Amino acid sequence: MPFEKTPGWLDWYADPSKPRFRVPAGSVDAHCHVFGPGDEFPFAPERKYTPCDASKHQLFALRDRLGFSRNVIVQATCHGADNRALADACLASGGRARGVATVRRSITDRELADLHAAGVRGVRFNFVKRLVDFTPKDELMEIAQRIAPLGWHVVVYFEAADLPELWDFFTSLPTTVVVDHMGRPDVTKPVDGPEFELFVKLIREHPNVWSKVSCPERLSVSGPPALQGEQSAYRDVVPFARRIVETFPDRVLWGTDWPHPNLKNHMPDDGLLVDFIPHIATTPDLQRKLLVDNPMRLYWPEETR
Ligand code: 0GY
Repeated sequence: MPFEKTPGWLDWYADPSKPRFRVPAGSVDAHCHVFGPGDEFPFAPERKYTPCDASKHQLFALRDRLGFSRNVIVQATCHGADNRALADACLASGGRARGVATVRRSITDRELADLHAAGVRGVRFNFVKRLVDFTPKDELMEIAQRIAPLGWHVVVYFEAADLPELWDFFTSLPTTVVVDHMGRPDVTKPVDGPEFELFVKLIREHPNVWSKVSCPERLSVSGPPALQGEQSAYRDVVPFARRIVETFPDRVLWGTDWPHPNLKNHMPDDGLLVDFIPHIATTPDLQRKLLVDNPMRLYWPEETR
């Protein structure tokens, strides 16, 4: 039986435009996913949504079309803690993809070593309630302590309103901590208001905390370019992302988020998402750090020594 997509599910953009912004040589798309294909890598029984298929071949074709060299593939919640599709994609990439897995405390040392050999360099802890069931923090801390000696890091996904409650946990993690999508700020609030200031404080006071400045299409209220013209696409997200890039240029990452799970209103043209980059990283130096130096240091450190 093929998987039935969640009603209203938007498929990824089949024919993305060629970006006008040329990314620097060696750029890394540091946040993207693979979904299945479901008949080869079945979706997890505990999933909260059933996506369309989005295979490794389709991801690698997008990488090439957009001018990127490498991918960091993040385990999507629809695959639960079954990392086979992720590991398969990393192994098939010829060293051009690394991964961020989801694991439970029951994982064995041997399974962790196998994930490492496939290219996994981090685990993701997800606190977005619509996506996952609750996992106790002591289990997450135990996992963090087990992956730290492998040189892996922790990626955290949460919504801005939950940061105060999660602060103590995040700041006690023993690894580098990478925050997905700037901690999902409410971009209708001021960029220098208390909510975003708390997020900036987290990065300022904790040198092990990094941020992805990804997902304008997910965070924006003003929306896509269709009505306003390309120059002002997702314009309400620009001050937030630009502030993080300019304040912490050595601890930021960027990714497409392809194939864009759970978008309700529009599916972005990935080429236009790339054209958004120079609005948030406005100089060649910032662009090189964001797209090449930082992801290489975190995911391919052996090539940067
Ligand atoms: C993202 C965002 C989302 C979903 C997931 O793993 C996932 O299911 O990450 C979301 O729905 O906000 O980063 O892809």
